Amino acid sequence: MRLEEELKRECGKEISQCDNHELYEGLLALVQQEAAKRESNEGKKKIYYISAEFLIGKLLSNNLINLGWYDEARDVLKANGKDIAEVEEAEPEPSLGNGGLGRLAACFLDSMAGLGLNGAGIGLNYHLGLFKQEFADQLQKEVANPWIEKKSWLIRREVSYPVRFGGLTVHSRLYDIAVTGYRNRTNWLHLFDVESVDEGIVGDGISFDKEDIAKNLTLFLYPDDSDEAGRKLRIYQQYFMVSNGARLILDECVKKGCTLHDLPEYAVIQINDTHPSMVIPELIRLLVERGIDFDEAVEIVKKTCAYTNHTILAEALEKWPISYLKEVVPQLVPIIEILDDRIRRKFSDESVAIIDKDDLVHMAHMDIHYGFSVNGVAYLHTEILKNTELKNFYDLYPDKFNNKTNGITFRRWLLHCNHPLADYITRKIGSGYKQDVEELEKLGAFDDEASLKELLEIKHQNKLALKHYLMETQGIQVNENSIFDIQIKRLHEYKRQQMNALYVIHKYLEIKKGKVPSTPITVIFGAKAAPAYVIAKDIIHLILCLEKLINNDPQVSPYLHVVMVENYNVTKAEKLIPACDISQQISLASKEASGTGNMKFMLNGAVTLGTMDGANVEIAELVGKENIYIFGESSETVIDHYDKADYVSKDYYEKNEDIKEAVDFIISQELLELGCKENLKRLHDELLNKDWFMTLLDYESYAKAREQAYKDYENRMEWARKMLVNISKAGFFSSDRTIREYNRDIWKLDEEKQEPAKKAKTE
Ligand code: 26Q
Repeated sequence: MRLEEELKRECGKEISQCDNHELYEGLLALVQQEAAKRESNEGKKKIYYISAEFLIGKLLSNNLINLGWYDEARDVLKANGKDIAEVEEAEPEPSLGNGGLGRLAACFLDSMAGLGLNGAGIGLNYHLGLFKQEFADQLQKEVANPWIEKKSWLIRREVSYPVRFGGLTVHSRLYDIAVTGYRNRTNWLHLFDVESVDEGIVGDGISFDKEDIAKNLTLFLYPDDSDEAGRKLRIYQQYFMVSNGARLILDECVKKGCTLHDLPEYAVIQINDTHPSMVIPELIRLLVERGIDFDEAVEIVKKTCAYTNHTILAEALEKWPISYLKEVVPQLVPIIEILDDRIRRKFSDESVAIIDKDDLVHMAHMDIHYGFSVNGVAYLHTEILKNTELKNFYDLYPDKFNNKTNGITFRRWLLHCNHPLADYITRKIGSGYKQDVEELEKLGAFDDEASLKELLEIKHQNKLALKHYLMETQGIQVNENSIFDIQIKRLHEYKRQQMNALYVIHKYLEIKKGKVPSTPITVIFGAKAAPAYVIAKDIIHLILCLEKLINNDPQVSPYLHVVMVENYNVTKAEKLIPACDISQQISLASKEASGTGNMKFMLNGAVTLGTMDGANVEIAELVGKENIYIFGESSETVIDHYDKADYVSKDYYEKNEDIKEAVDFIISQELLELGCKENLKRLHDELLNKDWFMTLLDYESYAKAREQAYKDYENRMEWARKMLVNISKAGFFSSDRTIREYNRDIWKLDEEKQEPAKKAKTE
């Protein structure tokens, strides 16, 4: 076999003599060589996806799949007594993102390459990525998380720019990671680094000198969507990213014959949330520097930039004090002031200004005025942007607004993470679905008893695999015959892990009173809390205390088990999702822009328990109400409560005995013995007196829907039918579909498919 010979050559010895890490490095080198060969001739126009986060996860297996090498690699390793799964374990996970937004960017890169679009990602090469989470005394501890080894996916390039800030100039260095397209071209993820970065300045945990910009700029991924500290460092990072990105774009375009007057024919820039928004004034600045008249530069940028909004949480919308910008990026301030001035002359409405009366610069406002497209990430989200959150902008520019419902790459989230299910689908409907996901619908016909039993058996196997993984990694024992009920995502009050925890308390108390569930239940959580997000950490504390209490109670643990997975990340998601029965998507309606975990679970045959929020709305529409558990108030009702400020959590606490009992259990003797009084008391107070994300409002209908799901699980054939419908309807959530829509409506590039691909359907 060719691969066998090459791998031997690359490793310098017999495969059987190599350890897993050597084999990983050998395969890495072969993949890199092949990927470089598949770089296509550049087309004229190129899409640059700029994002502060690319949560790419481990790359080896996905690259092998995309190159069409996976089966051969697996067989070669096996023939030499090696297990590809163990070789995969040797790869460190690059955690270059916080959560959904970063993972979406990674799925988009995969789809762009797979569809043969001339595109690239532009971001930052964080040396330590998102912190590693460790548990001690039922609390989250943050630990530095290095991922760059001597041999890595990063390829050092001879591209470097000086980047000027208020007080200093730093020099950048470009590193590239190959993005292999499924049976198609290679694109590049461009990650900029500072030459002077110094990992030596990291102290205890993840502490470091926040002022030493030359040494710290690309050290860490900014971990917070909530905390105030380090905001200036974030501006340094953002400007560094966009200034390098903009120069790379201009240099590439000029090389291809662009005169800069015709830049929009060569480049389109997708701004992933407001983190890269400074690319607008920076591009204007660079164009002027290169001889373009200011007014024309503004017009060019307007035709080049498009903005994606990922959140309607007011606190996550970036507004920077102009004083910070004056200090960090003084060269942009006069430009932003002119941009603001032009808007103020045109529109008297203060709410659409860029610089507000408190001298805060609203990054999203700049994007909307000076970009040509604004999109939300799920149907409901875009409707809320148009009708509520950004209504005043929608009134000005109705044609700029469009929806692009998120998607996920099926290569990672099915072919890679769930081999048994992928093989099953191939056996039933052939492998055409790997290129054309709409073929998954054909699976719907296989609802005979034998096929459904096979599906249940696959789920069982995946649960066993997870059981072994949890035992090996965390020493946790779970029962593979229990219901796996899973909520994995960043910890945030609006995602309402606390509501899930309240139900766990309720179940515990019921079992203590003698009411035991027919099938045992394993409730699995995985979540990192931003280091400065106090209540989020209190919720983790509660869950860890419950885990200890419940799992050590011999009266309860045969029926109910709680597992908090440590250091939840992409790798862990790949193990958890295939094993899931019930997918918890329980955000307060209107708050979760889309969610993408919900799609991954659906594709892997879990049934959703969720609110009518984000893409859950579209999942519900696709699978029908018999195949999903929907509960809770609608987004309209929730928005109305906020408008009227009439939600009082205590009313719900006092009206409902179950709620009262569960909430008060947070400060019960049993829990206080295991946990910290300060944390538990604070959480109790929060739920009772504030509960900003209305946990208690939806608790009753949540508990009811969850009970119904458990009851329905008892009829395993009917449950398998729900699983089948979910899988067969998941094709819509392929990021290939999403990317075709971006391209059709926003980017307008030619697909360069080596194999025939389907074009986006016209609406
Ligand atoms: C902002 C200012 C200062 C510091 C940090 C930030 C910050 C960092 C990260 C703000 C937001 C984020 C991440 C947001 C995010 O992940 N949003 C998610 O995007 C997904 C992809 O569209 C959606 O599916 C999720 O619903 C949305 O929450």
